[in-house]
Amino acid sequence: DDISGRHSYAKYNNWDKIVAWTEKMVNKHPEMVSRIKIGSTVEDNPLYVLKIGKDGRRKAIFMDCGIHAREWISPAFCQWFVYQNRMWRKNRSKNKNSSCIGTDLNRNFDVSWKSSPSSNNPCSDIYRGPAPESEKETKAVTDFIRRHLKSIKAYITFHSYSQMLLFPYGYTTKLPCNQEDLNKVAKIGTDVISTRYETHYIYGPIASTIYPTSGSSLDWAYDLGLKHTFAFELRDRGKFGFLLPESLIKPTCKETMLAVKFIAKYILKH
Ligand code: ING
Ligand code: ZN
Repeated sequence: DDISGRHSYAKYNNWDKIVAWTEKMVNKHPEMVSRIKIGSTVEDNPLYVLKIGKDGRRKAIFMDCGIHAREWISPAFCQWFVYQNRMWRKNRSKNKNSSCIGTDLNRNFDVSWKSSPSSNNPCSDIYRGPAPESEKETKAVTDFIRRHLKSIKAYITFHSYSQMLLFPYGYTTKLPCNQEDLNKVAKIGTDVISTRYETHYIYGPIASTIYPTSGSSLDWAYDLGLKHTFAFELRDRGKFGFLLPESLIKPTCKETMLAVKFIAKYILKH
């Protein structure tokens, strides 16, 4: 065990580190996490319950980790579990007739909105919402873009993760009319990305490169008339996934910058 180092989800943390970590989680997310001392051990260490979830929710699941001292993977899992608090995807809107929260804003745009494979189940992570542009966040973006349509030459949206550079369409396997152009820009864009740290990106239309989608901002913007629309799936390819460590922020930004600059220059010229 690394006594001097930091708390890590990929390590077996000692007692002091776990206690410090519980405190950190409470301070970071006071609306979601609270710590209750329920007693102490025979050696007089505190026994804590970490309560996860918004106040006022009545149904709970009690979990214990490490009731047997030598089973170290057990507390490691519970720390991991608590951390997954940050894996939320959707917005935070309340849904009628469901206790599940949120709409996937990237399925809420007014483009082939109702077609599968986005979901009409409010509990799904890709719930499309009750109607196109039902969400105020979607509406704010579409209103802004419509109002500035004349001056906006391109739309670029950033997601993670997978290391891909994508262009329309997601809602059909049909190719956009300027697909040769988009394909060329995407190819050079991914080449440019790799020049800095040899990060490997793939590129292509959404539907055939990542997965079919409907109601996405990218397809919506394209069909509105913006002919250069791209989506980045930034680092990594799954090693850390959504939990990309802070040490990788800088290199990710530096290489992405190169591609965005290239796209910008290309569009201004054409
Ligand atoms: N990926 C995007 C998603 O909404 C995407 C992929 C991009 C789909 C652009 C459609 C248009 O599923 C992530 N990681 O969210
Ligand atoms: Zn995303």
